[in-house]
Amino acid sequence: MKTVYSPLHAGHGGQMELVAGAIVPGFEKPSRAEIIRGRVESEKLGPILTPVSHPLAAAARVHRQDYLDFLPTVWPLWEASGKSGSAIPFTWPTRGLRGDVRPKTIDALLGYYSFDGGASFVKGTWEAIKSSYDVAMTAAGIVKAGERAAFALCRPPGHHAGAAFMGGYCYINNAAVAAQWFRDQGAARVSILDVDYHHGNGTQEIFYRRGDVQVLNLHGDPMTEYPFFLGHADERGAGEGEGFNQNYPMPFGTSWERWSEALDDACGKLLAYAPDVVAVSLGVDTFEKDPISQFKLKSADYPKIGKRIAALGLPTLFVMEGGYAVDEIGINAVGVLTGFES
Ligand code: 6XA
Ligand code: ZN
Repeated sequence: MKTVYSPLHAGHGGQMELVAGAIVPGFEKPSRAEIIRGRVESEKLGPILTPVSHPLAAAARVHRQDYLDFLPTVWPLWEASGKSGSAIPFTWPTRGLRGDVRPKTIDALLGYYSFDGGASFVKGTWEAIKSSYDVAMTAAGIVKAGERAAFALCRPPGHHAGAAFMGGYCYINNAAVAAQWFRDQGAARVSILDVDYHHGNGTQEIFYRRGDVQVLNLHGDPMTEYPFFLGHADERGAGEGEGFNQNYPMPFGTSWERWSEALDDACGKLLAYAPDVVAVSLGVDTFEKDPISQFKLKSADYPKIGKRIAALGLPTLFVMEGGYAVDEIGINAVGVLTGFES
């Protein structure tokens, strides 16, 4: 399996986030992607390719143009306003406030285009976001060209990003962009299977009223887990999308036995939908030692995930999302891919 990777991700480093009442270095850090790349090499998964630069037209198919135009301006506006450190929003247009009026200053715009303070900017953040998009698009092209599967080693991740908002370490929704691109290239139906520990609220928002992209999501129950405000089992899609969104919220402590039942059910629904191609939002923060998550999957479980996905018999694009136990992130992420290939 080919991997697509860009070193430009590393410019998005040293950013800060709010955890348990303190501003601390982000868990979503450059070493994550470097360790996965190292494991791709040592496991001889296949060649590692540099992405081809793509215009943002494919991103504009799922994101609002004003949001995409905003992202490259964040750091310049932040610096021009005399600030240093990480650009982090602190005010959001929630219930009772105006979300329909685009404000003018950088602090206000950061809040306008986000749902939390978890997607901060440093100097190299935009270049990293763009490279992550290029990685996803290049890997999607490899699958479209006829390869059974490809691995988009995206960083930053994407599944929390919606049409016009960032959050949860995510800016451009790489899996959603790729799914839409497959549709635009002629795929009749596309499925997105999100196995990250956190609900992919951005992906769900983007396709919620669509019957041509099925979204299946396995995650920590939002009653008690981030992102808290989406991801319940009764969210089944709306309008033409009715029945094409499926959530599998699970409690803290969930281990392979229960988690794999949800995966089997999701795979059954996926096969019934009969898509032309599958995009997997591949998070490995379901791991028992993940520092911010509460599931109990073991390293030996990840190849089984890959095997189960391979049994679908469909062209498959793996898109990297979360996973913060850096010591094992390479073993677990590449474990899924080698399991797929076995
Ligand atoms: C809240 C936790 C963000 C989780 C990001 C993630 N600061 N999403 O891994 O999949
Ligand atoms: Zn996650």
